[in-house]
Amino acid sequence: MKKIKISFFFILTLLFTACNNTSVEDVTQKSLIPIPVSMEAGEGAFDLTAYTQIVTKGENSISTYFKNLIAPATGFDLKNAEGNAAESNYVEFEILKEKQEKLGKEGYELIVDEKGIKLTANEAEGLFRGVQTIRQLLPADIEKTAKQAVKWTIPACHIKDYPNYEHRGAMLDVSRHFFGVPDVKRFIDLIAAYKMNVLHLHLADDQGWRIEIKSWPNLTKHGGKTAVGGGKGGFYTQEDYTEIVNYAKERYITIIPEIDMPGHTNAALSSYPELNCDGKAPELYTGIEVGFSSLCVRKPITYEFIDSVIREVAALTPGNYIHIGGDESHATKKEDYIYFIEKTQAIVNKYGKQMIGWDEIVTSNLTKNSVAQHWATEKNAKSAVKQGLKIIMSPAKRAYLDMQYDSTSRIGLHWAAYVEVDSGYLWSPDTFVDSVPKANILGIEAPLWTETVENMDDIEYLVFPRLVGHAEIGWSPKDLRDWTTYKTRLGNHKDRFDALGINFYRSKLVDWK
Ligand code: TNX
Repeated sequence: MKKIKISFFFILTLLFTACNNTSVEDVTQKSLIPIPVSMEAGEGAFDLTAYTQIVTKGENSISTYFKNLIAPATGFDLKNAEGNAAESNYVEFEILKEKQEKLGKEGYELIVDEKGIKLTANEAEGLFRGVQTIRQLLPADIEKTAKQAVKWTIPACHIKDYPNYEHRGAMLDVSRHFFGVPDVKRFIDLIAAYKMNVLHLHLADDQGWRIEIKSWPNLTKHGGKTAVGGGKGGFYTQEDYTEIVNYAKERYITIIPEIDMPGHTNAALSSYPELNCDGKAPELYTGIEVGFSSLCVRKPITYEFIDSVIREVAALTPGNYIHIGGDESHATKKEDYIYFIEKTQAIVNKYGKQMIGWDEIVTSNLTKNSVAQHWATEKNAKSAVKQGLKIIMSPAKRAYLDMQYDSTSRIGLHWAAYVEVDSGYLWSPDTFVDSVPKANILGIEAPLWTETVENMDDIEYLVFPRLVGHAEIGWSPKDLRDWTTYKTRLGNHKDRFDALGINFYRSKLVDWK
């Protein structure tokens, strides 16, 4: 009897090891999000070890970023290869001398075999996006902050990848509730991991002014004091804002600052009586109503104010765009609104920037370089196309991160819809509004309004996992996007979310592995 038992276990062990050897996960099972344009499995796998050498070709600092990224979990301090060349056990980052047109600014090619990893791109930005793919090819433990006893194996593969849309972003409303620099940095890191390239900051609204303007200091001194519900508010000094801009830049993310005007301006109106038509400053506001405030459109001082604000914000912002809001100006007369938007557009252009505004701005006469952000009114999106403008797609019914998942969600609003994870994923920017073709679409943005959002845990609960789907909509070609395969891949990201400490919503539609 004993003999039989031993041989039985022996066979079991043999079987187990055999299975284990043949089941080195191939790249197509790796649950990459966003799904790459093309990927093929190769033979075998590569093991990243303490002796892996770094090779850098062409001017770029991505190797340093990569070394720092993997250091905490692996405990490795990777060295550069002697003479910048290695026969085996290498990770190579190369900027192509001969550009590959298909890859554009952000695309990359990744080849992994038993000898090493080769990542190539036209620009450092492409290498950065490629590193996000390498991250997902490594075991999820790579995201942990303490050293893990794990074999860092990557399946052999050949990936060629580039984005479908040039603008792939998220918006954070720091006005309704204020979030400090560390929170914004974490937000940036999380969106960068899914290859987003824009962070739009909603910096001023009725409930709080959040960016220091040196020539109008009361905006933050007084107008920054409050938040929804009467909380303490806060603001970014110009140094804080620059720190955010630079942190984002290192992750190839462009900051788009928004100063919402002429409505959504109670914080400014309360800070400077002269901006009001009656010369009287209203009280600060901590409720969540919209559409009651307006700058005094026909007063010259209003444009002195806007000129100063745009001048200072533009000087601090390296990106091309300044967002001027323009939504829900129900307290502004229609003809005043049109007059206001056209004057403000000229100021934005004067400081060398392109204007973005919510879709209502198309009721004015816009220059071709202005961009409309579609959130609600299809007629406005169509009229933007007629004016030859580019559009950012943020339809509230699908892309608003502040919408509740369902009626039981602990925070969020539902005026546009309940947006479960499938609904947030199952749409396409180029077919969502008919007669708004792809040629007019700059990309996609997922806004998080923060009336009900008070801390980082709240942010993560509403943002994850929906933003991951928006990232795939923005990056991956339409014919590769599919809910059934997506939800399986998403379920497999649970370990990564956990390793990153993300407080994500456990949607019942997803099988969280
Ligand atoms: C509408 S979307 C707004 C915001 C609110 C949001 C809440 C848009 C351009 N305006 O002021 O925060 O709804 O979901």
